[in-house]
Parts: sequence; C-alpha cells; structure tokens
Amino acid sequence: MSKPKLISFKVCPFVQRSVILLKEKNVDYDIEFIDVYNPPEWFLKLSPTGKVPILVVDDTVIFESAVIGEYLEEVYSPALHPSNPVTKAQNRAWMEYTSPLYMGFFGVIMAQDQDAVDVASEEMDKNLAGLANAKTHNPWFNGDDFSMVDIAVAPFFVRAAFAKKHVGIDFLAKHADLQAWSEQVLARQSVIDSTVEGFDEMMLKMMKAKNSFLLNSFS
Ligand SMILES: N[C@@H](CCC(=O)N[C@@H](CS)C(=O)NCC(=O)O)C(=O)O
Repeated sequence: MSKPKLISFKVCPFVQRSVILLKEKNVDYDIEFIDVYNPPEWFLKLSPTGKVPILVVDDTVIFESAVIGEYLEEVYSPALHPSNPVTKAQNRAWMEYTSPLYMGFFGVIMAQDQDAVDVASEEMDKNLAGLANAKTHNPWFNGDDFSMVDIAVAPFFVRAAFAKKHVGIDFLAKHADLQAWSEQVLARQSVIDSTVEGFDEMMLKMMKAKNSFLLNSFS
C-alpha cells in the first residue's frame, strides 16, 4: 500500500479531524493544500462533492471526513473507538452530533448583523448544552481513553479559542465542563500539530472578505 494522500484546505475543520487522526495513529502520509473555493481542475475530477477532505489511497478516492475517519480507524492502530459495540455506536452518534457546531461557528463569525449573531449563537448554545450533558466522564469523552469523539470536537475547540481571542465571543462560557474538556483537547500534541501555521490570520482574512459584523464591531 502506498502512502495515503490527504487533500486539504488549510482552515477546514473537517480536514483537521482527518489530520489529527493521522497524527494520533502515526501514519506516514502526504498532504496537498488547495483553495477549495477556487479549486484546480484535477481536484474537481477527484472529489465527487467538490469538498475537502478527500483521502487518496492507491488511486482510490475516499471522501467525507467521517468515512475517512472510519477507514483510518479500521486500517491503523491504535484503536480510537471503544470495543463495546453499543458504546461505539453511541460514540459515532456523538461524533455526528458535533458536525453542526462547525456550521454554527461560521454562522456566528460571518454574521452580517447583531440579530444574525444572536440567532446563530442561540442555536449553538442549544447544541453545546446537549454535548455538555453527554460529557459525563473525564478527562476525555469516554474517560481515560482519548477517542474519535474527542477528535470530532477538537477543531471546534480550536475555533472557539480563536473566536474568544479575536472577537470576544466565548462559546463555552456557560459550560464549565466543556471548557475543561477544551483545555485538555487543545493541549493534545496531535491537535496542536494539526493547526496550520497562520490559522488565525487566514480566518481573520476570510472574515474581513465576508464583511463580518463581529470583526467590524470588535475593538
Ligand atoms: N460532510 C463533509 C463536509 C466537508 C466540507 O464542508 N468541506 C468544506 C471546507 S471546510 C468544502 O470543501 N467546501 C467547498 C464547497 O462546499 O464547495 C465532510 O465531513 O467531509
């Protein structure tokens, strides 16, 4: 089997999940960065959805970050899913649960006025309350074992820290348990290494290009 190759857009949270997993499993992989909003022709031929991430394995394209994750989990050790089938199913459900947090995050930071910020923040808060209820173990979602659920939410914690620092929005303020979880996750080496250099600057540039209300009003 040749080295898997990940096609990435630098600030994509779904790509970041795949990168964390590759690093946790110490996989030797290649990575190629594209501008997914101005994609090269070769990428459009490869990606059925036109989205990143895709993982190319021996000329075969695997798409959808959750599926890439399950593939990596199946092929490379150490296992990051629990072995009990019920717990594993539950973990997969909570991984899925975290995906709307990313749309919510963009909804807030790219909002064009205060009303849109409030609507998106309220929705985000409901999702976070649900996640906080489900987080009954420490330090990780399943207790002592770092898992795929911790990876699924990691890019959100990276983005929540960005929002707190640059536009004064603290998504985790009402959720002390999530705050503690976030601190653990952000200190994890694979998560640190998965965040591209210049991440904050790229995000700020995107916000400026979209005329973000929060960026314009934060001083
Ligand atoms: N469900 C997909 C979502 C991936 C996704 O939305 N990727 C964004 C970048 S973060 C993308 O490629 N957008 C390009 C487009 O929508 O044309 C996954 O989990 O892989």
